Amino acid sequence: MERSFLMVKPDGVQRGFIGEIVKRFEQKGFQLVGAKLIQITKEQAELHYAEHTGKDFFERLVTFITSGPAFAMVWEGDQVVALSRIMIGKTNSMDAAPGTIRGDFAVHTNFNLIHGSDSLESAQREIANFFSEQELVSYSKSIQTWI
Ligand code: RTP
Ligand code: MG
Repeated sequence: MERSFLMVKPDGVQRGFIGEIVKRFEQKGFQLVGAKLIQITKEQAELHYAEHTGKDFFERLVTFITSGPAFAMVWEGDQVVALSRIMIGKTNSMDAAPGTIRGDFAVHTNFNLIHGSDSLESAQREIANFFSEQELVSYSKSIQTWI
């Protein structure tokens, strides 16, 4: 089953959006297999955003993502990588459609609330950067048992 690394960024944590964001992925039908509130280190941030090394916004991005707690998550489900990017919306807040997380709640590209892996390869690398195997839980939902 496909997995993606999703993270409520420091602005999203400070603005109180953890619950709203978790709710959206739960309601879509994806399954949470790992989650924790973390203080990202400079080393983790530089690895996470390695593809942007050297760009003019790189230092600002690392400073922002390490500026306060972030809520790191691993979600599992069919096509979760591509579908979660659609649910997140475009990077630039001006282009993010209403109904997406960024389209509904973000007004600035630098403070766009949430990160989502952009490919299966990125997801594997990003999950390994933030989670150990022991922190990820595989389980089957047996909804019938509980309702
Ligand atoms: P993310 O990795 O954070 O989920 O965002 P993304 O895939 O939508 O966008 P990406 O291209 O990976 O850029 C990472 C973050 O860098 C900031 N950014 N600033 N031209 C700029 O000033 C610029 N371009 C990107 C954004 O905050 C973006 O989320
Ligand atoms: Mg990206």
